[in-house]
Amino acid sequence: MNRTSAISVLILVAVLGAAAYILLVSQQEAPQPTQTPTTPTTPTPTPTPRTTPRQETPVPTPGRVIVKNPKGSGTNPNLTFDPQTIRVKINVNNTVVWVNEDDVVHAVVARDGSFNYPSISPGGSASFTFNKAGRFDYYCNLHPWMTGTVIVVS
Ligand SMILES: [Cu+2]
Repeated sequence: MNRTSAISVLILVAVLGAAAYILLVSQQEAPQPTQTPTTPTTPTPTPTPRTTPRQETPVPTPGRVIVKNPKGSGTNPNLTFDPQTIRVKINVNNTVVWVNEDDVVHAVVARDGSFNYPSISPGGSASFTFNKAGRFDYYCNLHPWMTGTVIVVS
């Protein structure tokens, strides 16, 4: 190999190297695949989890219904238990409280004998819890014009 051909080989190698370098660089500079424009992700509002646990339906505690003996009912035949007829529901409001607002003794007597409070003092009271459905008529045996009814539903 003479000197000229050696130089030619060197030049050839240099040219090839340069070509290879350019090829590599151009490939690296190849345009990146365009990114599809991502729409800015609006954060979807995550529903706040209900932290309150589902509540059990509370067992109804027996409520009370007040029936009054109005003042003067011991002497005035136009006065009686107030309200005269009540409707109660078992396990809801099935305790009836008779409150004597009069200034004389009164009584609360069931006609079927279910309950009998023969002497409720002035300012006093008597209560009875109904656990059986039905109609319960009662009266005051001291003042027979005083009558009342409790209707009990289950
Ligand atoms: Cu009475």
